[in-house]
Amino acid sequence: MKIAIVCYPTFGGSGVVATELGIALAERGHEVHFVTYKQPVRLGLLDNNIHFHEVHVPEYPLFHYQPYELALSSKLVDTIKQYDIELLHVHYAIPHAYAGYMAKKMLQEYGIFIPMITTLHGTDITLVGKHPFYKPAVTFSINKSDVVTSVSEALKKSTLELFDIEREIEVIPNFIETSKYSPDYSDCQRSLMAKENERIITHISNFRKVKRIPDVINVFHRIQKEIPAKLIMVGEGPEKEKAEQLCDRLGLKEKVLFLGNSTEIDRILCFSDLFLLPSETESFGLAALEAMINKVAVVSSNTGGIPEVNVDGVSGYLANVGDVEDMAAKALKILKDDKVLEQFKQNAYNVATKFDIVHILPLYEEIYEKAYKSRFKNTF
Ligand code: GMT
Repeated sequence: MKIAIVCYPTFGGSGVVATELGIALAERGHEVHFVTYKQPVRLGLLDNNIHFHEVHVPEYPLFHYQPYELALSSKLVDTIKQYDIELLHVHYAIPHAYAGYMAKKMLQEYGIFIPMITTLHGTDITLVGKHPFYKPAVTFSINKSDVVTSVSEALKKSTLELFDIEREIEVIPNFIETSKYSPDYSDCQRSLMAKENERIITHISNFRKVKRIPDVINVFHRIQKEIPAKLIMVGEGPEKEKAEQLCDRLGLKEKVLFLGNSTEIDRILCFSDLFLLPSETESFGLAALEAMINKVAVVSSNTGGIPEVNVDGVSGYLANVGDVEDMAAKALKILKDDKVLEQFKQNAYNVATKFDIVHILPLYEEIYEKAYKSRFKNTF
């Protein structure tokens, strides 16, 4: 099938999921066209089945805000016509579903009927989309999609609670390509990061407020009082500077490493023992899943879709949002004993394999087929 994928090309979870999905579809023989404003971060070399079309938004002084949606929908129309694309899959409702719908309507003028799949990722619903300024447009775009998918049961529930949704929402969880990870890989160069007796705790995110970065540091502060440990903070974002200041204030400077954005996430996770994800809300928690497949136990908040990924008492522990005492106590329960830690690490890996792409990709292919077959019916 010829598929156009629209996503954010950044380090964020939705961009990662869309890119990995596109790569996997291309490997299965589909022709995939990414349409976005920059080549997606995880998209390596383009090949015969993977194409990238850049959306340019010309700067024009008359516009206070440059109209990205307009440029995107025009680029979609051109690309879909030029490459005879059969299906459009947009990741993140704002503004992608909105622009996708406009493209769909414009294409109908040329007698082209293209089905649109919208995948909801979380912040497009729980944080940004529900804002009164966006809500009517988000509701409209979801209702006008041919198929709507959500990355967790929790996100589906929130979407139905927050919006007036007339369409069925199908849950297709995020995934991981298990075959890329060898459970026996041991050449992690752990010694570059910590001493033999130190546990390595990791956090990876875009350092937005919703990630509750101070909680990560406060949990670590409690852990390192009890056992030798290092904290590795990976990512960039608005809360990073304050986090560095908090570490200074707590006297943790020597024990916390801020690495910035990294394309070597797996190498970092490879030598990590525990992953901290204390988010305020999280529709899925892809970062936790990536940690788990690298045999890293997880201590997280029990919010949104996280409990669907991090199984309490098995792959790690859950705690209430903001309860840093409980998170630290649970982290120590895992970290204090070698045997317990080994068991949690193994369990984390086992749970993560349930999200193997081999189980998830056919679900997307199935809905693609269905949507394509009924493309003439849905001319709304
Ligand atoms: O977490 C972020 O800030 C990035 C955000 C995004 O939109 O890319 O991630 C969302 O989508 C990911 C992929 O489906 C999920 O794993 C994240 O849980 C979700 N983030 C939130 O719900 C806060």
